Amino acid sequence: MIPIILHVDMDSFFASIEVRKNPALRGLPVVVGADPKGGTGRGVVSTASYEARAFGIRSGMAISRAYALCPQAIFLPVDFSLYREVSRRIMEILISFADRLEPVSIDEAFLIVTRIPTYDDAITLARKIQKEILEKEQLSCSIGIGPSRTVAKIASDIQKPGGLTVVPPDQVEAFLLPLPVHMLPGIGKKTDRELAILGVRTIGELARIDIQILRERFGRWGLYMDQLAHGGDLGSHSVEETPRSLSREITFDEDTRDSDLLERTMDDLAKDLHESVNQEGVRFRTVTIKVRDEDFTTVTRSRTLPHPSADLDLLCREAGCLLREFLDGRKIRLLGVRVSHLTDSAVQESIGRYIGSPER
Ligand code: TTP
Ligand code: MG
Repeated sequence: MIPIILHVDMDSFFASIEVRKNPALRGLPVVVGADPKGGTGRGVVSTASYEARAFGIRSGMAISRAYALCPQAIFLPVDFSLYREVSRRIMEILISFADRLEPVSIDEAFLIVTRIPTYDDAITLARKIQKEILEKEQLSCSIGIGPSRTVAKIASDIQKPGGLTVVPPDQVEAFLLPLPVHMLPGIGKKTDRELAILGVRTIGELARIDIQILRERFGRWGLYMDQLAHGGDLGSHSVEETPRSLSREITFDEDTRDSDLLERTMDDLAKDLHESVNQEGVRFRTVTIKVRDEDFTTVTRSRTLPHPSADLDLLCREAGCLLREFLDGRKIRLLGVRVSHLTDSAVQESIGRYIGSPER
């Protein structure tokens, strides 16, 4: 029996948790991220409530730009430990509904269900999930249902917030082909631009282009895109669920050459990044630090390990060594740390952590 896949993604996750904490914020534009300091603050937007998005505010945008777009918005700092705790409780709710749970990030997961025979049953299940998350956590989510992870994930995104979008197997083509290519998981701005040069803007155009052209231009990634465009999945260990890298960075309020502060900050970033490494259930082989100085010169330094690792001490040590090699008294504006060459060998561990029992 072909499994039916549900993709659950929380709506404006961090912002919704903040609104739940302080209900007076309901209906207001809320931005979670750095302090905008009246428009002179640095750092980026983590997420924004849908009311704030109406002003054009988006994740990843400079906080100063968000302030310029909507100075009256409520700007709040990021409270990761709270969001992680809520995430854990939501994953526990989800697993009670699934044959198998595949957490993807802090606010999304795939549910693989083989017990239910029809898409109508899946719709009933999705409504139950939305109701239970709303009742137990007072938070809303959007759900996509389809025959593959790719389709389910795109479907969950298409009618946010509070959406439920169902794409049965016989409607996959009609659903996917008109959509812009950037809706496919993994296609970011760079690939989007390169595809546009080839005249490919929609998933339909991607599905029709000669696969040799994709292979020449993008290598293995081209072959993968071709499969995605045809609604395909590469299975639970596919590239789409293994991020290519994970990173954290921070912009200092004031440029600094204080080496203690720089080293402490790098250690904090590495610890925070390690939480994501655990959450994603991945191991890394390469650790890269990023340093931007007061002149905006950005330098990265990497070290590749002989074996994949998920070790916190190792990550902190490598990041610290790379930083110390770099420090030469110049003033620093931004520090970052990234892990890449990720493998998903720990996926099962991560599921185990969420559900407390082996995969069924
Ligand atoms: P998303 O699910 O991408 O965004 P969202 O839940 O805020 O909004 P949507 O309703 O569109 O799903 O990401 C989940 C959380 O991850 C988000 O609340 C904040 C965090 N995040 C960042 O910190 N930086 C980012 O650039 C993105 C995209 C998300
Ligand atoms: Mg979300």
